[in-house]
Order: sequence, then structure tokens, then C-alpha cells
Amino acid sequence: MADDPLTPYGWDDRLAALFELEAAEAGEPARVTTVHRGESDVVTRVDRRRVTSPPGVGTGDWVAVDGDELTTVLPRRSELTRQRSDDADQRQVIAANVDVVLITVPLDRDVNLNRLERELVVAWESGAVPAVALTKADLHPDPAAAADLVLARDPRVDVVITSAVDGTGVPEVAALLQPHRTGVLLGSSGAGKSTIVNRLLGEDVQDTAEVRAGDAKGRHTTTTRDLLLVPTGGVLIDTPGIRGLLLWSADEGLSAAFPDIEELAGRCRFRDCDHEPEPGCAVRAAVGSGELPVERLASYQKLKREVAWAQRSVDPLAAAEERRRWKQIHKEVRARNRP
Ligand SMILES: Nc1nc2c(ncn2[C@@H]2O[C@H](COP(=O)(O)OP(=O)(O)OP(=O)(O)O)[C@@H](O)[C@H]2O)c(=O)[nH]1
Ligand SMILES: [Mg+2]
Ligand SMILES: [Zn+2]
Repeated sequence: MADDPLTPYGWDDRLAALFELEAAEAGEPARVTTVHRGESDVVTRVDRRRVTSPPGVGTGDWVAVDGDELTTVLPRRSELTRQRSDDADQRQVIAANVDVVLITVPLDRDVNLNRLERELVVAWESGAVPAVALTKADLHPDPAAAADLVLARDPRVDVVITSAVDGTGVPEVAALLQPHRTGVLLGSSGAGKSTIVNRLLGEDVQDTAEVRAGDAKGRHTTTTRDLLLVPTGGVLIDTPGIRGLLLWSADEGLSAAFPDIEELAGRCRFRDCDHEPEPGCAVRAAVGSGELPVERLASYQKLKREVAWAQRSVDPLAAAEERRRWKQIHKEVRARNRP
């Protein structure tokens, strides 16, 4: 395993066993580094190549490839998804098999706590662990105070203060990916995601562009999700800045991001309490006593409505059809490979 060329990409004994079980006859193991329309770039033990691939494949997927064809996608350990902006019934895989979601929060503008909260929900929901990189610390008078703001929202996350100008925080980010972990960058356009990647790689592999002078808005420079090998260990997936972060069925993520409110809700008189002003609501009582900031309850309620909406728009038939299609692909591949 130690000298397997895929080890730096995260290949391990668990994956080897999974591959044996799911895809031994379907080709050779590979990891998806970029997804294009109908095609994917993969890295195998012997080369990098472009293969034809079915829809639903995500950057970071472990797959089997047979020649120039992606035949099987291994079950994912974690997946970061969002609702597609162009089609409410479809979810889009931002990254698969991720260990750490690195949320970038730029300090060249006011910290957008609303956005951060959503990103934390999506990150917890993925099955990976979130961390926050405060970027452009050189442009902020008091980065430590900004870190406290983040920690007040979620005391469980690692917060790293970074600056690409002097390299502050870069070793700490590198450490999050060691020895062979997978990270994905999340954050608005212009937050400095690709700049962090270039710093970690030690060369300008990813394009970057200055933010607009007036409102510090990014230019959507990165357009694909690219999995890149970090020399100090691990891989990092650079992503395009997401405009409005749309949520999918983030139920789990919601309780993970708001453990305080979920805990309080357990003490409401009615189990289905919606925490609107009504008797016996422990959440409202906590707001009343100042224990729970009213803004925090407001963003919880807002996210909860969004989650409910997203769940209603899930089409179970479409999901079943997708599963059936994959089964068929697996079956065909097995039949083809039988002697
Ligand atoms: N002063 C300063 N500028 C930075 C820092 N990090 C990034 N920038 C600048 O911020 C701008 C945007 O950085 P990018 O890395 O392109 O941002 P991005 O998040 O990849 O943006 P998209 O690809 O559009 O999603 C560039 O002009 C960078 O040089 C930093 O630590 N300090
Ligand atoms: Mg970028
Ligand atoms: Zn209540």
C-alpha cells in the first residue's frame, strides 16, 4: 500500500477492500480529478486520462475505469452537495469522499455570518468535518476578533487565520490535509480559494483574479472543480465560488449546526413545536431570557424552511430511476467481463 501510486490521492486498505467488493471486474481503480460534460479526468496507478462518464459522477469519486470508459463509481464515504440553481429537483455533487470542508471567509469585507451558517450546515451534512479559513487577514485590523465571531457561531470548528501575502496560516491549512486527507474549498467568488491552493502547491497552478474595487465581489475565475495533489500531503479540491448556497435535505446538518436550539427544542411542551410565540416553548423562553440571540433563532428558522422546501422538491421517482440505471450499468459491466 505504501508504494501504491494512488496512496497520495487517499487510496487505503479500506478502499482496496471496497474496490474488491464492488468493482474488481469493472476495471482498474482511479480517482476523478475533474468532471466535464459526459467526460471525466481521472488519475490511475499508471497515468492520467480523460474517460467517458455517466452523469452524477463528482470530483473526488473513486471509480473503476476500463480503457477510456468509467464503468463503476464506488460508494461514497462523504459527499458535499448543493441544490442545482438551474433545476430545483436535481442535486449537484460539489465533491465526493472528502475529509475536511475548508470554508473560506474573506476579511476584506464584513464577515457574512448568514452565509457562513449555511456553509457550516452544508459542510456538516456532507459527512466531512468543517474548518474555517479566514483569508486576507492582512486587510483586516483585528483578525482574532473575526475568529471569535466564527467560534461564537460554532465552537467546534478549527479556525485558521490566513494571508497569502506573507503566508500566514498556510502550514496550518496544510496540516489539515496530512497525511493523505482530502479537503474541499468552499466560499464565495473572490474569497481567495485558488490563492490558497497556489500557496499550498508552491506554484501558480490555478488562475486567480482581483475582486471588483467597489463591492469586493469576485469574478468567478474558477469554473471547474479540480482535485489537486498537495506536496506536503493530501489533496485539495478547488471549486468555483457559489452564488447563493442552496441547500438540499440538510436535516442532519441543521441539527449539527444548531445543537443549542435542538437541545432547547427537546424541552418545548409540544414535540412538534415550531417555536413561534406559543406557551411552553423553551426556545422562545431562551430568547426571552437572553440566553439565545434572537438572530440565531431567525437564521435557524430560515434554514429550516429552506430544508423543508428542498425536501418537498425531491422527486422519489427520479431518485429510484437513478439507482436503477446504476444497477444496470454495473450488471452490464459484470456480464461483459465474465469469461
Ligand atoms: N491582500 C490579499 N489578497 C488576497 C489574499 N488571498 C487572495 N487575495 C486576492 O483576492 C483575489 C481573489 O482571489 P482568488 O484566489 O482568485 O479567489 P477565489 O476564491 O478562487 O475566486 P473564484 O475562483 O472566483 O471563486 C485575488 O486578487 C487574490 O490575489 C490575501 O491573503 N491577501
Ligand atoms: Mg478560484
Ligand atoms: Zn418551541
